[in-house]
Order: sequence, then C-alpha cells, then structure tokens
Amino acid sequence: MKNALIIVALLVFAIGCDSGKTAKADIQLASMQCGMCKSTIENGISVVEGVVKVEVDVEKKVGHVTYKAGVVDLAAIEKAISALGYDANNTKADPEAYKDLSDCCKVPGGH
Ligand SMILES: [Cu+2]
Repeated sequence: MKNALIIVALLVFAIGCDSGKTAKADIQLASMQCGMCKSTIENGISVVEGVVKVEVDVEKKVGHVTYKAGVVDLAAIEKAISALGYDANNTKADPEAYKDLSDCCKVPGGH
C-alpha cells in the first residue's frame, strides 16, 4: 500500500514537471569577442519570451540557454542572437546589426 502511494506521488510529480518543460542548449557564439558581447547577448536573449536563463561563457564562446520548449525553440533563439549581430551555431549574424556593434565586438580582420 505504501508503495502504491509513492508511485502515485511520483506520477503527480512527473506530470507536474512536464507542463513547464524546459530544455537546455549550448549555442556556439563563434563571432563574440569580449565581456561587452556577453552582456549584449545575455541582455538581448533574456527578454525573449520563453527564455528562462542565459549564461555566456566568454572564454569558450558558448551560450548556455535554458528555455521553455513549448514557448520558444532553439531556431528562434539563434535568430534573436543573429539580430543582435552575432553568429549563433550555423545561423550567421545579421549584417546590419553586426555593422552597429562596437569595434571591440567585431571579429578582428573582418567578419
Ligand atoms: Cu564585445
């Protein structure tokens, strides 16, 4: 009887978690250069609907993103990063947005 209760409790827990299902992704940010890029990307992505958490690693040029899979998908997040002027995985930076970046945030030798 006690086991049955535990199973029911686990089921309720699992269903409860499923409704707010989050996904995690690491996004390659090959064109980012400095701490300013980090804050630009973190601030720009954290306001995207469905994004729960974003952390950019300057050294590794990777963004760790946690998002609600039912609200936003990885492609939309990549697009938002592109609109900020940065490459995101295989999505190239929006050329207009890239032009507006500070010089220190541009790829040395051109993009
Ligand atoms: Cu920068």
